[in-house]
Amino acid sequence: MPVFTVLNPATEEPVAEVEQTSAADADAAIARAVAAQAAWRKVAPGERAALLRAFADVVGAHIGELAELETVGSGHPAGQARWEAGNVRDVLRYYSAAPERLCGKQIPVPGGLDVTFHEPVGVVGVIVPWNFPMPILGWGVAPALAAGNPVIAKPAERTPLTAVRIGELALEAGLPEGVFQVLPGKGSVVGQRLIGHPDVRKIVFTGSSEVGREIMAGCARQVKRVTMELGGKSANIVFADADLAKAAATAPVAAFDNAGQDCCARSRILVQREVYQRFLELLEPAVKAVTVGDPAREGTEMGPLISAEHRAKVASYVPAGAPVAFRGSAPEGPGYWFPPTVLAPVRLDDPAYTEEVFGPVVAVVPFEDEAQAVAMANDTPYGLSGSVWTGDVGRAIRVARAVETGNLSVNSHSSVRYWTPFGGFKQSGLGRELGPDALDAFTETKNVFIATDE
Ligand code: TAP
Repeated sequence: MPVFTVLNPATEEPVAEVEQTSAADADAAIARAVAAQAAWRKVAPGERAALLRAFADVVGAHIGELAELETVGSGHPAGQARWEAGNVRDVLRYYSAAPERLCGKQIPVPGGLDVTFHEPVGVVGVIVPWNFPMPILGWGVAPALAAGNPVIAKPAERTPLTAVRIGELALEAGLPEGVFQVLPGKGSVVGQRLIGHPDVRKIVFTGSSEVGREIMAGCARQVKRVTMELGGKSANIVFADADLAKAAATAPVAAFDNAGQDCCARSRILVQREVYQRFLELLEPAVKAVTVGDPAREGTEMGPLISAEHRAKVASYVPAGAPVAFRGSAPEGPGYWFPPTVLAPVRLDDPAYTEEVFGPVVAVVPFEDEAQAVAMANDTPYGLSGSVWTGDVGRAIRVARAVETGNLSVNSHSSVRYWTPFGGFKQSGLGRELGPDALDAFTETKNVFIATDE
């Protein structure tokens, strides 16, 4: 059986060898999920809720261990990795409240009673990227299980360690065999099997827009349900009347969190021309203050990129002669390091401005007025996230409504909250995860009419 060697991105040293799931093994896992399905959907709502709470508790008892695995296997700073493991616990706990609340409707009709049921959709495949291996796994898995579906998760080939461990913890918590399985391996093998197998009824995919389009096309052959969470190129719009000091102080975390390997990265900063220079002056010390280094050390804010290949891709957006305004620091020696990098002024056709870099590179460009800011923010195939900084509440609301994006923060760079909906406009995705309505994506509405006529 082929194995994948997980490397520590901060040291380039091997961390673990993980057996790759073959297509035949994926088929066997799908058969186990199908076998588990009938019993899982019959588990009483209160019992299913209790099992999810037990799963959350077991994850909660292993936050430290999971975080350490993510730090060595994915290079995430220790504090961030603990937050990510805690997010899995919290999402499981949030959706553990769902089974008893999965209510249908009673609709008035003549001659009988009309009721709707939210039936489980069937076996769900969750395909996860390498940038946030734990949270993105939890966002798909928790509501799918709560709705009564067996789930098969495929972590990214490079970052399987925490997902595999969370799969073990599910069994420890008492989830029945076959209800939640984790299949490490390649997208081209395991991912494709989940997409092509008729017994998998729904795919939740998070990853690049390019692969997402291919997966949608594959799912279309069986009219398979899909939720797509794809790329982003979000704008951070700073108006002249904003609290400039706060906007500049917080811009680095919005662009460089997870070393910029974040679909929500505000990687384009649009600044009103009259405060453009002042904003750059305030941004420079904030960027230079970002602590880049050993992710295992407490207090580190930014770790390495995921791999040598990815670092080469990120570096290609900053070629010799690129308009680098200033940069933060990065360690020398082994590890896939790349310093926080600010490009300004940038041509509007520069790939660093138009494409998702997925690294710590941000472009700062000026705009004249509100209409131009909105037009520039929307001039992208993506629409996932963004921020607006202004002291004018009317403008904040106008711009927040006008920017074509699924998640927007005013005078903040709020991250994703598990109890509010999350997803993209345009080519950033299809459907919504998280929040109170997430179970809709994992159920089919069934309408039943019962005649009462004599
Ligand atoms: P991708 O290369 O698209 O891979 C994502 C997942 O899909 C991996 O598990 C991958 O497996 C699998 N995969 C790749 N090709 C496949 C195929 N042909 N069939 C089935 N599965 C396949 O993305 P990535 O580089 O890991 O992640 C970065 C991207 O994800 C960025 O564009 C980022 O914006 C996006 N992202 C979006 C969000 C949201 S919520 N919108 C959140 C995080 C990330 P392998 O391991 O074999 O590659």
